[in-house]
Amino acid sequence: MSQHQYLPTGKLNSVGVRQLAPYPPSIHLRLPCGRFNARSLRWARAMIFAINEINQRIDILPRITLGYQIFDTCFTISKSVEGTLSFLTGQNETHPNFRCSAGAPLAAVIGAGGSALSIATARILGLYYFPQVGYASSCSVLSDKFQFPSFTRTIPSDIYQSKGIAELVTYFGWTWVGTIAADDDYGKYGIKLFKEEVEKNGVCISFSETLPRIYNKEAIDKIVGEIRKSSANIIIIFSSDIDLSALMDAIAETNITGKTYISSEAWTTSALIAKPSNYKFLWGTVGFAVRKALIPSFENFLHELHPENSTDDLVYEFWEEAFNCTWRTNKALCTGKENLRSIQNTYTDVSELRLTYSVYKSVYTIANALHDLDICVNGHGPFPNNECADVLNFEPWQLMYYLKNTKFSVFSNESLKFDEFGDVDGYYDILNWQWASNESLVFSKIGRYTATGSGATFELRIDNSSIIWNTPTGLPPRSVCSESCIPGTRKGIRQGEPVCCFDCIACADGEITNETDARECIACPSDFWSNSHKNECVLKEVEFLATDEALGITLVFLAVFGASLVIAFTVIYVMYRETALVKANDRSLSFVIQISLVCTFMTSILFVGKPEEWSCMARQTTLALGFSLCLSCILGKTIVLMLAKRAAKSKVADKTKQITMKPLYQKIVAVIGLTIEVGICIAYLIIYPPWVYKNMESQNVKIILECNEGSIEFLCSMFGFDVFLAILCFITAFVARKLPDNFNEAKFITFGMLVFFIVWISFVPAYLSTRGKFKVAVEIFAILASSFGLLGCIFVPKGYIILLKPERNTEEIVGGRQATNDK
Ligand code: TCR
Repeated sequence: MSQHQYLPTGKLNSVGVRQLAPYPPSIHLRLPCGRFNARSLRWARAMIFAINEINQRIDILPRITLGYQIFDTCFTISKSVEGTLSFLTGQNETHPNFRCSAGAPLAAVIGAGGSALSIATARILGLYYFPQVGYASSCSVLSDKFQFPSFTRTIPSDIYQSKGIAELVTYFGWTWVGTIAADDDYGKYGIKLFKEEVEKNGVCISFSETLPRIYNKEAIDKIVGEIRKSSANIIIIFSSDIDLSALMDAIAETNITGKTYISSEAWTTSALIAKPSNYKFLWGTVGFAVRKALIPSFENFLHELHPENSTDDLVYEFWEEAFNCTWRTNKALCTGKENLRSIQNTYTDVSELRLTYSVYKSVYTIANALHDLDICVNGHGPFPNNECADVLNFEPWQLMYYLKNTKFSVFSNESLKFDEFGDVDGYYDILNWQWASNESLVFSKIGRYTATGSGATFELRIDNSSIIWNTPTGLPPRSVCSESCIPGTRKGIRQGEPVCCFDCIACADGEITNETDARECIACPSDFWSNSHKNECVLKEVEFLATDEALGITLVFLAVFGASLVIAFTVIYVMYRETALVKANDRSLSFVIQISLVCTFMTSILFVGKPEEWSCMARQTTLALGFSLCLSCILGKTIVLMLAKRAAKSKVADKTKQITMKPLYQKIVAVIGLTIEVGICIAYLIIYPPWVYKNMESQNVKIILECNEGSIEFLCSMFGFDVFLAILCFITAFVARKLPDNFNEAKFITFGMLVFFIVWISFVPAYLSTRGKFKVAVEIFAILASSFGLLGCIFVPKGYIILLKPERNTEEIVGGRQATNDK
């Protein structure tokens, strides 16, 4: 049973002595109301206690005695409306015509209990602008002064509580929660506001259930099944204890464990829920509770309740309930000698006076408003013409004016005033249900939540160490749909599921995330690449053919070896410079060829090592120049050989007709060849030179430091000219290959040219199919191979004869019929 309380003022007699209200204090109870609710009786007693206290005080309303009338709403809207109407009429009739029939001015209404009831009554009372002070109706809609103009309350609006619970959920990082709401304004609006708040913070609701208003086993079982099925470990319940108890009983019968419940203010300290059979799954619950207070001598007042000094049936009913006896039958008869002090029950328990305190404050609010109205000095009043209201005969709106503006402090530590919506500031204790001993739980304060301005400014304070969690580890429970994604992975949505349920997808190569739960991977800057964990961008490795690695060293060694070999031949040539073989077919051209070969061997070294601006510019051009020098000299030689061949063929003995070529012309051929190539090179270097290029496209992990060749056209024409020379050499040498001399130079040159072609033709596909530093290595190989080829074909056979077969190195044998033009 719950109480619905009303407070009319008493009457002042002519000599200013207090006199009791015209109607005897009574508690109305017409229809049987279901189960007796001891908690509500305590609230009713708190109201009586506060009224008595005020009546005795001389500082508040000294000449006025307050009276009261209490109606039982039985937690039903119909009963509360009925009570309101009979109160307004002043009789037990339900015709609202109170101004005519009331004996004493009615001051205000305290209540009703639940929001649904207050909303119903506030609609009627609002019509008359009749002051109403709620002590438990916390639903946010009651702040709407358009709908409920005369409603104020001493319990904070649920706007604060919902926001507070949302903050709590966010604070502990729970992103996957279930909600259960009572099927009334309190539950529905509370959960609605909670969801709105929490969704802003990216929390998802696993399930959302509504408690049946009337007991319904299927509906309860469905909710239990939902709790069991869900992976959410945090369940927020917005309900009054009365509506919730059926569900808790059902859960107690199952073995659902591992869930932590977050309780709304209405059941946080309720003995109906916190009973031993529920302890095993409810310990660890965290809940909000309104401000608590110690009300001095209230306990004694509670104990004074006795059937003997009360005419009310309710007290008899309470007595039967409390002492488990009966007044009617002979069995276990109540004697009236039972002592309330000897028992511990919800009614006598004064350890958690929270709503009780709210009731107490409501009475004081009205008393203070009346007091302010009473002490108004005529001529300085707030009403038109600075008039005051008469405490014995005032209009509801006049008291409403004072009620809205009242400001006082209770127990000197809490000051109470209403904001423009008739609400007080949000203040909540956060309680944790902890085991005290094997059979009892205590509500231990672990923090608080304060808020003002609809939650615009708020503060959540939690002492983590004082919480005892209902988890095996004792650590705060986790409640997430998917575990968070570690750095290196990102959230991947699952089609058709809430955003909190996701898969973690590893970032692609070259992309990273460095925070948990990233939505997207970020690409590394161009010089960087992702590490193996994909959580950091690391500088890309720079790749080039270095001088200190095996391949580089080998190539350099080969180049140097080749060059020294050439120099060795030069030395031999110098030493044997007067022999026929050396002198044959222009000695100086041979030296130039040797120099050019040294040059090509050495350019390959330019390809090794970190590419620099200068080495990029130098490498291809020196190579092209080296080859062109070499090839144009060879051409000089082969042209002579070819002409000699022609001469031999024509069999013309006549010396004058013999087509010969002066050594000067040979050199001119060489010079022309070289000059053209130099021209191309200079144009190349001036117009569109190569540069150092960081190649990031061909390989992701590495930057390949390479030379960009600049103008491909120039490059091609540069080497194209070399190829042209080589082809000329080959053709001329080929024509002269059968020249019947002892040492068939033309044949060897033909071979040399073939080797040269083979090397460079095979170079092209090899070059195109390799990457990075090996590309350069392939080119060096080709250079070395072709140089060795030329060296091997042109100089080795000659060296062989010079050193090992000196008998063949004579004028006759070497010369044959060939023109030897050396001086
Ligand atoms: N506001 C609830 C009713 C309620 C209640 C309670 C009922 C509150 N606290 C404690 C029983 C016990 C808070 C409402 O409906 O607004």
